[in-house]
Amino acid sequence: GPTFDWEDPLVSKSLLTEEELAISETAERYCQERLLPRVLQAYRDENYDRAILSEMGELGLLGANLEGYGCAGASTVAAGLITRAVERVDSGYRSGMSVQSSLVMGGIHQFGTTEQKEKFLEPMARGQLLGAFGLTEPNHGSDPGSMETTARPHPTKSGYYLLSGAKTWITNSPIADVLMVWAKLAETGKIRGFLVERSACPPGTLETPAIKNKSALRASITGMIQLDDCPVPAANMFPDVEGLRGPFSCLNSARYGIALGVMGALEDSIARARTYALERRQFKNNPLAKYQLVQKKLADAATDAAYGTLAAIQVGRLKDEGKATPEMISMIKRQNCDRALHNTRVLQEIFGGNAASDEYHIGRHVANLFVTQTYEGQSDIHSLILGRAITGVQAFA
Ligand code: TGC
Ligand code: FAD
Repeated sequence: GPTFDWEDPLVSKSLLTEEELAISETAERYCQERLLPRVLQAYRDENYDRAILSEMGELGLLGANLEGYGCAGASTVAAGLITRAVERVDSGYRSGMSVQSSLVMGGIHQFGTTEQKEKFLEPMARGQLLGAFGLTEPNHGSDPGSMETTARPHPTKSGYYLLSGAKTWITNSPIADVLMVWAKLAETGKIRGFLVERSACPPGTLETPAIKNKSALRASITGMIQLDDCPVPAANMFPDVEGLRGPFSCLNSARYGIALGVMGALEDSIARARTYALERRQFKNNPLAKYQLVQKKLADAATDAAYGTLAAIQVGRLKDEGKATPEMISMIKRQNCDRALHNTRVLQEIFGGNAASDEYHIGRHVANLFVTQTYEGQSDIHSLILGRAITGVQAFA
């Protein structure tokens, strides 16, 4: 008869295609063999090794659900399985990849001109060009519609805009080659997307200082984007998309990747807590795993991981059939991030004092998962998106 597999309790594997299983296996092997051995040092040093991007590119892991331009053309679920594999090691590594794949490559693929796609997508798929996505500003995070960054026509050079303003908390910005910046056109007040190429910016017009000494996500690099009359060719603007629909369309795909991604961090925490509970003995030489209170923690976490994974696979399927709504993505992004954070915090208790040593990895997951619950729409913001859809009444402002 069937046996219960604590690592995949509801047999989510049975919902995957051969191709998805193969992609997931490739990604898991790379992440466990090549990323896991580097993560502690990277996290301690607050350092992101750029070689990781080229390695992922070689394996076809970047922009994996996009068609053409050297991308794998795989399913949304397959791309989610890649984020899950990466996040099983570290949410920061997944972050750097999400920005590259979903936000920047995805945005160019959906909204770019043929010239923009031909210029950027293939080198980005190979990991030769690194992207950043600049939406959040110092004064406007949850409410990006109020952004202050502007683009005005260049007064003397035709075919150019001058971008001015500041973005903050931008993943990859200090080392990115291509920065997708969302700014309001001075003429219309409408939000438009620009591809700012670092190599083409005159000195002093683009600065990308790092935000140092983070308390989480230290294996990814985060910084600001400061634009001071930075000249950007009109050919680097997305031609047709206007308003928040532009950046939010990119976010739909990245939020999906996070929803399945955080299940990796949760599953890694479950596996580590289980091993620890079986090995550590307290009171009459009993393993911690023998105690009911410890078992409940593992049961709760395994249940949330299994439910979250199934829900994400379902929404991924609907997305590929053109039947997913942004609210569905809000639902799984919110729930999976919240449950991953809650359960890893509880599982952390099983490690006792050893949880305070980074060698046990659990503290790193807990710290990282707080950020996943915050970026790409803080959980309460997703509650309001869902509340609006349920009641028809918006409660943001
Ligand atoms: P609202 O009136 O709701 O919408 C304005 C326009 O945008 C359209 N829209 C969407 N389109 C596609 N997909 C979606 N998910 C969309 N959501 C909204 C909408 O149809 C409308 O279009 P139009 O044509 O009618 O103008 O706008 P609002 O200003 O009331 O929005 C409120 C709210 C809270 C929903 C929104 O602002 C929000 O989601 N805030 C959260 C901000 C956020 O997610 N920031 C993310 C920054 S990027 C990031 O964090 C990357 S971290 C990556 C990493 O390191 O992994
Ligand atoms: P605020 O908007 O000030 O919100 C603070 C708190 O108030 C939140 O809990 C929020 O839910 C709550 N709140 C706000 N409004 C309401 C309301 N109407 N009702 C109820 N509660 C409300 N951004 C990018 O553009 N690109 C990136 O690559 C990127 N990477 C990031 C990497 C890291 C490590 C971090 C920490 C952030 C990153 N962000 C990025 C920014 C992230 O998207 C924002 O931090 C997030 O959207 C929240 O905005 P905020 O920090 O300004 O918080």
